[in-house]
Amino acid sequence: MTDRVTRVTVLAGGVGGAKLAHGVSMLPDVDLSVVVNTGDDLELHGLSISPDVDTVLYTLAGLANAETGWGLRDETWSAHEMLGRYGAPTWFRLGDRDIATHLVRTVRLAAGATPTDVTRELAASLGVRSRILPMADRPVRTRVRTSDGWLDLQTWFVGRRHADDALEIRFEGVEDARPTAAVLEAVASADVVAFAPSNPFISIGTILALPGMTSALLDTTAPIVAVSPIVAGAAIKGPADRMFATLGGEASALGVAQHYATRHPGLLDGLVIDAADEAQAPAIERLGFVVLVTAIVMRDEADRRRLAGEMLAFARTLRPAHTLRTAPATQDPGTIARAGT
Ligand code: FO1
Repeated sequence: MTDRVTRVTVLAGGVGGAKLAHGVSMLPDVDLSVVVNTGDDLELHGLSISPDVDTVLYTLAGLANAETGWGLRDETWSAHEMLGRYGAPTWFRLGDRDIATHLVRTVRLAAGATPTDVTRELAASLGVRSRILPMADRPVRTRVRTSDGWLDLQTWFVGRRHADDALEIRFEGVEDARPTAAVLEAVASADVVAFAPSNPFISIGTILALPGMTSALLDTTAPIVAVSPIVAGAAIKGPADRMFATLGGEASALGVAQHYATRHPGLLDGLVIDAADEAQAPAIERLGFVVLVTAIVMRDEADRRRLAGEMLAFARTLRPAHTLRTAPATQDPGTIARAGT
């Protein structure tokens, strides 16, 4: 990377992904593309709803609800209350301003626009300069097998507060979907690729399940780094920790490294873990990853920007661009990089 703009492509799911993307968007001389999971999408009240895309959109627009991380701030719930009076479903709460997004998306899709087109239009309307890229323009629907059978993602995640053990995950329609041309371009032209601290099973994993996505990542000369979604054995948000227990692996920073090393071999060059997990760094290095140890819980916008900056600086020390990724990650793990030292 010369002193020109650094092109950063972030793979993201919901709230954690949006926060890291927001941090990157605040950095100077960075051109950001966010590849967003669409497996959580649903149809409700006849509306096409794309929760992870909207969470990234609202966060980058500075309009997100800070408490929940999803939906819009200063939201009102009149439509929601009226839906309840009619006996319509209210388990998935839609605020009045949020509904406007779903109405516009539904009308544009019905007119033949792609999710990529619609997202670009919504982002432009909200003054978002970064590229927000749905991972695919064909529908993919994540399903979770529980002791009560197969459930749609949102039914499990929101309807049942992800209380059921996830026994198996399926990405319905993924075999017929492909990364969009915009996603492939964002990966091929990236100076840095980052996996946000999103759920490795149902957010990052969904994106990586797209036919052609892994080979696109293996072909890019950009270093690929991931931020751990697990700190001190617990998910920063959501069910990722429990999913390791039921789907295989260990809910720890090392477990995240083992997950990527075994299920997505050769992709990651570096892993960013929290200071609380520093003791696991040598074992993670032995898997072939370079490790950055820093504070990775993003409590406010300053944290988001700091972590994003540290992650980019760390990525710049990895895998010179000319080394094609087809060779297994053989780089010398070297010492543990520590932010700020
Ligand atoms: N999450 C909840 O826990 N409860 C909700 O009622 C809810 C509504 C909702 C509406 C729009 C939207 O974009 C997201 C919403 N979410 C809600 C969050 C969403 O279920 C998750 O953030 C993602 O699917 C996880 O990646």
